[in-house]
Amino acid sequence: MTDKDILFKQAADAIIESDEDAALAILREAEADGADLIDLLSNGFSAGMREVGDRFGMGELFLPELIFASEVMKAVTNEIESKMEDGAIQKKGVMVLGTVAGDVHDIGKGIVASLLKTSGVEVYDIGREVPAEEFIKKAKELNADFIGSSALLTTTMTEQETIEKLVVKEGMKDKVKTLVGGAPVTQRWADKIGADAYCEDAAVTVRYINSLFE
Ligand code: B12
Repeated sequence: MTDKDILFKQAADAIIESDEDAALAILREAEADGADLIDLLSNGFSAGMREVGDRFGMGELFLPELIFASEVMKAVTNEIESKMEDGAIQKKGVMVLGTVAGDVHDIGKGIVASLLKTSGVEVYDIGREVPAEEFIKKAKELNADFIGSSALLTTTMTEQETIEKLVVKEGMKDKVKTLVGGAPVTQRWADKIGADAYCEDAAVTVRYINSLFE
């Protein structure tokens, strides 16, 4: 195991154990050692969150444990975002980003927002449980280049289709690119509803946006 593997494992374990003190201590140490914090977030802490999700799915963990782990994950994400500088990177447009109506899952969206901000996208995070109309309203108001929607429930994914229909109805399809994400979302779903891109994680999202500027 390399030092990096050990660090990632410690980060994942801190989430699995919902140990906020340990998580923040790992973060501080990693920062002092000059580690890539986004890498640590995407491949260390997030791996822990995925593991928690799998155990919850198998009935090994219960909702309160899931909530505790989510709170530690959010604390870590906020802490990392506060450390990121909005350096002299190329500006890559404006994105309206939110979690769709009926859905409270916002950890993944938060990570996407953090990573995009550090790569030059101006992100307006409009929160969670956001109705489709609100995405459109905000995108118009900001003259946005991208609309990103997150859905974690099979029952709320349909809201992404509503966003897509509204984008077409409002004549915004040529102006704005739509990105969809979230655990149950697939490329097939994106194709079916006519979204411009499906991104399986935050790193892929950044790669997609970068590719538009090459
Ligand atoms: C944490 C969690 C919760 C937390 C949410 C806390 C929060 N503030 O987010 C709490 C405890 C509140 C919760 C509640 C519920 N949950 Co829940 N939850 C999860 C869990 C374990 C992890 C989700 C997560 O944060 N993953 C980690 C992040 C980093 O990954 P991610 O979200 O997938 O995001 C990445 C990518 O998808 C992508 N991405 C995400 N969004 C976007 C957006 C764009 C634009 C792009 C480009 C990319 C992108 O990039 C992200 C970063 O890399 C999942 C399990 C799972 N496998 O997903 C269940 C899960 C989603 N929950 C589930 C359920 C059933 C529920 C509840 C209904 C439980 C209940 N009985 O009350 C409620 C729903 C409440 C509601 N109305 O929304 C089910 C959904 C089943 C389904 N297919 O519909 C899952 C799959 C668990 C399971 N196996 O049963 N949950």
